[in-house]
Amino acid sequence: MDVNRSVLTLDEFTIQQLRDFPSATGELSSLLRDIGLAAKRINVEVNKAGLIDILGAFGTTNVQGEEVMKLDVFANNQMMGVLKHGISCAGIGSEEMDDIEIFDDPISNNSKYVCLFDPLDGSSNIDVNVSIGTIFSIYRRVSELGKPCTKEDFLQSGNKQVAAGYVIYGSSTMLVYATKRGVNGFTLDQQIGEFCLSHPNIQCPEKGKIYSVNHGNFFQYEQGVKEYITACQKKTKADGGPYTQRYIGSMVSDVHRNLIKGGIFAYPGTTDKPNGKLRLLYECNPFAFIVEKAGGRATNGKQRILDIQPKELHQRTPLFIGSTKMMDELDTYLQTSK
Ligand code: AHM
Ligand code: MG
Repeated sequence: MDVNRSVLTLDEFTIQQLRDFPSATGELSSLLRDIGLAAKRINVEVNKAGLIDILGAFGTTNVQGEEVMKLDVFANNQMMGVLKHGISCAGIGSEEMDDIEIFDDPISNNSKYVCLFDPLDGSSNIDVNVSIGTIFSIYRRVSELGKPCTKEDFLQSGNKQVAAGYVIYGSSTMLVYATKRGVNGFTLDQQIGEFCLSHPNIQCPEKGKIYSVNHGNFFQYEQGVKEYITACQKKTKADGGPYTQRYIGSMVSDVHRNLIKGGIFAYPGTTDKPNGKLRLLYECNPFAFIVEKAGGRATNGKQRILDIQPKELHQRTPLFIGSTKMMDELDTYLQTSK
């Protein structure tokens, strides 16, 4: 059988990139490999989700006598497990856990990085077979190497991220990650169980025709947001339209699509929830990093997401993210209606 050597696997790609940095220790590529492994395991379970009626519903006992775990708990355990047993991560923070988990063993205490993640974002969509995802964010520790990591390592602003990425469990499974060198996407070849480079050097188009927002909250949005959405609805060919509204309710899928095709995604604050729904550390910062590295922008309506100094692990923030020209237009509405 011919082997297509023009296709790079995730490991080959990260190792090749490393060669350009003779001082690099390989810890970051090992961490990305660990996340890739967890993603493959989560992928297997996500694909089985439709079979729960046959295999046993969550919380019940399966034929082996084991309790069937909720998928988001399973995903959290997989991410935690690979990072704990790997050699690159000193501790984790997860949307699923109240507090950080400090690994505190001799290898982890000497690891350079900490990782924050949302193990299964959009998990309310599992029952209806809609794409969901894992989101992750990697920081270099600020605490002293050789000792356990501290909360300070996790409460760094997003502009300190070393890498961030997501896995989308969709019609195909993809892992996309960004470093300061750019954004690259890998599609899982299910037959060989490898993520293969399929979307090199992803660039977010400067403008698009897609806007993604929960219209059900429209009357709870601030005036400028309402005016921008109304302007999107009124776009004609003459001013770059018509626009189309696409909102899956699964951030990974919504932002992934807009990243590739061009568009804007918003989860604004509402009168009920002034800070919106999305979490700064697990959802907004990683996507802001990825989209900026691909040439786009991300704000909370007032300031760049990546410049927000986090105060607590689970803090929420309004989010506007996407193609630069669309973000610029949004800004004109947010500023004039203040
Ligand atoms: P989750 O972390 O509980 O899964 O919630 C986050 C998800 C995002 O993926 C999505 O953008 C948003 O919730 C949708 O919320 P809504 O249904 O309020 O529009
Ligand atoms: Mg989430």
